[in-house]
Amino acid sequence: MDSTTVLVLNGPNLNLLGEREPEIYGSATLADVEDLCRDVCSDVGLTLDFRQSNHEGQLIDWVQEGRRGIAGVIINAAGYTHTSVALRDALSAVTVPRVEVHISDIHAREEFRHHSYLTDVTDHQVIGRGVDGYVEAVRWVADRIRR
Ligand code: CA2
Repeated sequence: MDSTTVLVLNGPNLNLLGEREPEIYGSATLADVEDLCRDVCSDVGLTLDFRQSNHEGQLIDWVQEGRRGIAGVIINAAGYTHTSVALRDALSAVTVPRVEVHISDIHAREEFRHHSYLTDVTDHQVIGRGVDGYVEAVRWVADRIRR
């Protein structure tokens, strides 16, 4: 990873995107999301590093890996959004622009999804825009580093 890298992290169960609940998440797969992100990265001159894990510790290790020297970290922490103080602590040590993404509008869903541990340790949030939210997040990082 270097100063052109955008690290996009995806949390638990997002590997199953497109397999069920299309009414909530749409029909795109995570591979489709990666392709979308790669296209926008090439548009804006950034390099994509796109990862998914079902394991909290793995996501924390990756956040730490990206904490300095890259263009930005974009994270859809999925279920860990609503539970993980540890992931929050990892993000609070990141010195590059951080974006929280959610495909669905977490505020319009069950009460337990309304609270995010990550919102106040990220610099920007893109919530409820479907998978296009990832594209928006990459563009936000690109704009941010060009200022
Ligand atoms: O809306 C989002 O992006 C979420 O981060 C998705 C998480 C959910 O726990 C958050 O509250 C909101 C769920 C990710 C798993 O998504 C699946 C999609 C289709 C099939 C299986 C899992």
